[in-house]
Amino acid sequence: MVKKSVASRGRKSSTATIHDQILERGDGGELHQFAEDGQPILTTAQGGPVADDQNSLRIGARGPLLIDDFHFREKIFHFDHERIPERVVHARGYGAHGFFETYESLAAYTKADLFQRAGEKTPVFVRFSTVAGSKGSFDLARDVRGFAVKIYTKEGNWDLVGNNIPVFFIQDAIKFPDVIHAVKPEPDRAFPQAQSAHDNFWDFISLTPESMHMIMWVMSDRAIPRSFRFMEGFGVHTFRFVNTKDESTFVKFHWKPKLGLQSVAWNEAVKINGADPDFHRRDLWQSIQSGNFPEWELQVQLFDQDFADNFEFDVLDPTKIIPEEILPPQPVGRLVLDRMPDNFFAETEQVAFMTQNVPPGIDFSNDPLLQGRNFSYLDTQLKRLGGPNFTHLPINAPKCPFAHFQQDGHMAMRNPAGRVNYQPNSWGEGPRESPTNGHRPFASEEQGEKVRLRPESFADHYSQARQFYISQTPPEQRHIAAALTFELSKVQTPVIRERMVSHLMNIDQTLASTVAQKLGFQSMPEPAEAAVPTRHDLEPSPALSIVERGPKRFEGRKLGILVTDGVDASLLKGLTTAITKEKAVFEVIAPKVGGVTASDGTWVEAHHMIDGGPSVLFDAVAMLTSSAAIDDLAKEATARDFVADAFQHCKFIGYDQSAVPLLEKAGVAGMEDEGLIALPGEEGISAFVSALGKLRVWAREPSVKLGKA
Ligand code: HDE
Repeated sequence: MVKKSVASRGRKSSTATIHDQILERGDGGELHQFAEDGQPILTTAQGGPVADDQNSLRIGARGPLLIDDFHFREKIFHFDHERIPERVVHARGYGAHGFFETYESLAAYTKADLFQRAGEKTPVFVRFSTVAGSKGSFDLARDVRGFAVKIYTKEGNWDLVGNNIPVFFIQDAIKFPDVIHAVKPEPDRAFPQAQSAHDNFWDFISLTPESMHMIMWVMSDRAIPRSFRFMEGFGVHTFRFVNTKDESTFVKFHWKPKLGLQSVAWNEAVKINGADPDFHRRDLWQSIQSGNFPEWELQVQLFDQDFADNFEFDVLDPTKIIPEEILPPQPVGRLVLDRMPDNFFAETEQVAFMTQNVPPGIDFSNDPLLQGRNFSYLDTQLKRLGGPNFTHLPINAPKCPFAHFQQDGHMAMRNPAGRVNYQPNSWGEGPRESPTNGHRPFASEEQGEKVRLRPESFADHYSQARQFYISQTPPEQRHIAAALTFELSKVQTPVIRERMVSHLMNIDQTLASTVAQKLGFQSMPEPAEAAVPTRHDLEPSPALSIVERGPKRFEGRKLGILVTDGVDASLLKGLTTAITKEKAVFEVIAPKVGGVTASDGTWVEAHHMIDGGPSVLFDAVAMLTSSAAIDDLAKEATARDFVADAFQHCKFIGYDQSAVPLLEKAGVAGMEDEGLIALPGEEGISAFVSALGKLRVWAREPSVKLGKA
């Protein structure tokens, strides 16, 4: 019998369903598995054709169900087992495929194959995540973001499993379960979800001075990024490059977003979580699907043992950075994300990152956090993916040739034929180890007593926390104070609040007193005891500020345009053209679902109805309305919120004259500042669009008291 392919049966292969694929793989009988119209017949997982998928088997119309309904049994059985355990941390994540392109050969430093040839492209899969929340939590939690990169090199997978913050809460992996237990929902009440604003978290933190540097980052706007596309990534630990001469260079990895850094305001984050809990996912999905591929540059800080010995902090301490002004990172390649997974579960959920996956030429340092992680990630995959064969899943399998004698186990998909499954063997077959090509660890000399202790060189917990704080612009400093105030306001145990403020005293007195005042302290506590006094001589590092690292243009951002019937068609056209030219995008918001009729009678399609398109979803807004429609619009609370929120979130607001009554009703008229821009004609449009590159009018903030600190 001639087998016919599914496509040849009159259906487009691009729309092939999973059933098509299953049927295509089948070895026979396919002619029996299609209905007259060419649609595949529904089958059981065993391939048996199903006659009725609407009604389970029963005795009589109203009688009991029967256990010989094998189709029902199999269908429900499979459904019952659809979930795998979510990640114990980083449960909520979103991934995409892309490539890494090497700029120049790094052969002088590393023999890692992917860094040998300029222009070489290596496939990657990246998963971004929040840490504390469960899989179904919202995207804009105040939290660290995971930035995990799997690079499918020609010498095996390299997993650079980083975060968007370059330091960590703890110095030793043995404390990881404690910090995570503390931040997760409290075990008796099972709340709060995806939030650090509760007693257990701040209790642990206030008893753990080594976390103070990280706390400054987590209380900063870094923890509420506007998009995965606008955040940095960091390898955090010190790693090693090793070259063909077996020489080692220390390396710290940084991912720098091409479109600059950007975060949202806390008040905005809270509202985004209600308006669109999938805000970050949708953003990545939309930009990749529309061909605006996000891009990061990989930069490396390279240093030798001499630098490490002379640097003022221990390079093995993961609560410390090496400021970029002291050791400028060098660009070595770029990462581009250009394809969404076909199936979220198969790829994003099942991807298994492991810090211990490194190719020859990349090695570890003695950072105790990194070494603990190298131990942990294998266990977690076994638990989560249910067996040792998770590398058989396409997303985890290397894309280079591979050969080993590991065999059998649950769900083994790659089962070699033949007799040889060990070595050495006399059959002259099978893979052999290769001392020249294989991964050889850097032969560092190690000696000492077996001890449990924290090195003295890890003891300064406040100096870099202070350095981070003093490197921030005034609005960013205000946000840190506001975040600390908010978080500690949710702590019900006074002694925990006091303990935290006593740590802040070691970081910055003004910060400590601002927070203490808002928390209603009558007097300031003593500064926390410190093993090492805070250094006040560390220079500010502008590289630590998001505002300093912001974009120059509006490129990659989104303008929300609120329109009504009668909108000036040429003004709208002028604005949308200018925005598109800026490589930014726009969405139209209308009072009703569907759209509006413009002044020239043309129909303007709307992306959102005003209730579903609040201004928090946009980087800036414009109101293009008409005198005839504005009074009705101004009566709508959502329209007034649209304007008032945009204003209090310090966004740029463009408007035509007809929108003034709405500005008035929103309490914004008469508050003119550089961010409220009238849009008459082309001049107004171009002034507006070029101002948008600044993203926010931070000078407005003290007057709107965003965050109340
Ligand atoms: Fe992780 N971490 N981690 N972590 N981590 C996991 O592995 C762990 C740490 C990071 O998108 C788990 O597959 C320990 C630092 C990311 O799939 C688990 C310690 C950094 C992801 C685990 C750390 C990270 C994880 C949970 C203390 C930044 C998500 C599920 C020593 C450099 C990867 C999993 C993804 C995930 C353990 C600390 C980043 C349990 C023991 C520091 C981005 O293995």
